[in-house]
Amino acid sequence: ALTQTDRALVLALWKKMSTNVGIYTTEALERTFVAFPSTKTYFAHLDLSPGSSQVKAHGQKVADALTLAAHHLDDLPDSLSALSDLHAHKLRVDPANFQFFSHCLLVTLARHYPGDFSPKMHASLDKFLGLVTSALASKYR
Ligand code: ZNH
Repeated sequence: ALTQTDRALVLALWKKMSTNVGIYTTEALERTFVAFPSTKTYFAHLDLSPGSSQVKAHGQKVADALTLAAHHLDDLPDSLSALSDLHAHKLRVDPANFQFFSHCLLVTLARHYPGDFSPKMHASLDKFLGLVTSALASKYR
């Protein structure tokens, strides 16, 4: 579970990102498609070229879900329950992909916020994304 320090660090970075969460999430998606090309198979119906407005729109949706999660740290499985259903039963995304994306989001945030990205921040964000991932994967059983 997240400690008070973890929560404070995650929320502080979210506050700092302000309206840029969508921009960085989109960048993280683009990075995921390059670093882990198999992830692209889920988005064959979208234009995945750099700067694609479709990827941007999708990035904003993922960003909004992450922002919701950051503000529901005590009830993540409930808050993400519908999204978990969607990924498990409709989209059929292999949960391994959540880890690829989480990794790429960490790298993206580290590049944009080098001064904030202490080892403690790294650990707290990693825990947060790990909890989001397990909440998203919870309906797969
Ligand atoms: Zn996902 C979709 C979130 C990851 C795949 N997603 C989606 C959405 C959201 C999300 C919010 C929208 C929904 C609606 O519309 O309703 N995701 C999310 C999150 C995460 C994710 C939060 C993490 C953290 N996904 C993911 C991955 C993948 C995916 C990793 C693969 C690789 N998704 C997906 C798809 C879709 C989605 C395919 C659909 C898209 C379209 O548009 O079609």
